[in-house]
Amino acid sequence: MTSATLADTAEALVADGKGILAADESSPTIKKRFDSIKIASTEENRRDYRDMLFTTADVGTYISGVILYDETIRQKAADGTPLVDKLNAAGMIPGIKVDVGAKPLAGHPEETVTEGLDGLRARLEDYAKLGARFTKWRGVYRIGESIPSPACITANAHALARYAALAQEAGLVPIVEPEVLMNGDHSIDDCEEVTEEVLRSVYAELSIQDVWLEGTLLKPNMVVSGDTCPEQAGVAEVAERTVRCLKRSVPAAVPGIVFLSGGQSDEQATEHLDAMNKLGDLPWKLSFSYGRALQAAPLKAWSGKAENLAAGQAALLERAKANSAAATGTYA
Ligand code: 5MM
Repeated sequence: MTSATLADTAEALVADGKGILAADESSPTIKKRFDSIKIASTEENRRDYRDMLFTTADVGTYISGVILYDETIRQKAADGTPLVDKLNAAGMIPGIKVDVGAKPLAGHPEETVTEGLDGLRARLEDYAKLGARFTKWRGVYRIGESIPSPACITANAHALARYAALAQEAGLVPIVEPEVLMNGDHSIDDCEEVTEEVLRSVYAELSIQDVWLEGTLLKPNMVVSGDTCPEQAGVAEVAERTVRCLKRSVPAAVPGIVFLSGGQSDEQATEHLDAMNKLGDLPWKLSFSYGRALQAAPLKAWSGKAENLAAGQAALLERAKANSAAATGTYA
């Protein structure tokens, strides 16, 4: 595996007008999603739901790659075809979430550190054999009274960098995801300040661990007001502050930044991305790696019923097209 392969994969994931579908919900998270449509989170329902998403006609025109969960990368559809083969047939690159979740950070009761480094080298080899070409690891940071602490910021940055180095060694592009949560009544000023500090720490650690930036992607939060903050910033302010923050902290060698949606509405996530791309003069591609903002509509339209398959797929295609336009700043 050469660095050219890593760069080719990273660039393909942020090809013009394309972004990523995050479908890597762990078992507890997919259960929550299925609870909202009142269906049981069985292995069969999870398989059929993901099969519905991945076989949407033309979705590969707008979606470059899909992040999978461990169960899904090993799963076969009801017709016996591995779901990974279905993704490849539709022109979408299979990826895999490789962290094992955010766990309590010792001595810091309100904070977490993401785990999964033990045995990661062997798991990465296994995932590469199963067809993955890129990976994802998410660190989580909460804004509150005196948090995130230096302990949380440095522990998560270190883990993200160790993960990224191991992924590149295995020939898999690491998507580095430091998520500053939007939950809380903090202002957009606080979000901008914390996001910049977090990103600076992540790039300092990536440099220490000799991660080759051209073969990586960043998956950050946007700079937004806390979800219960009485004063909510508008689209133009979110776009300007997010781009300013990223320009201050993300090296130009990074080929692409693919945002998470983080609890924004579908429409907000699209409008914010579009407004950023309309600003122009950016050193990296700006696109999406949305979970909820791509899946909320198809999940509801499908609602676990085979007869709603076409409605679910139409809903996914609509969101994928809108975000594809936003990724080139041409969303109307
Ligand atoms: C799809 O959600 C992912 C899985 O989360 P859990 O490990 O907690 O089940 C999540 O990592 C996701 O990839 C990102 O946070 C982006 O998703 P959103 O919904 O924020 O766009």
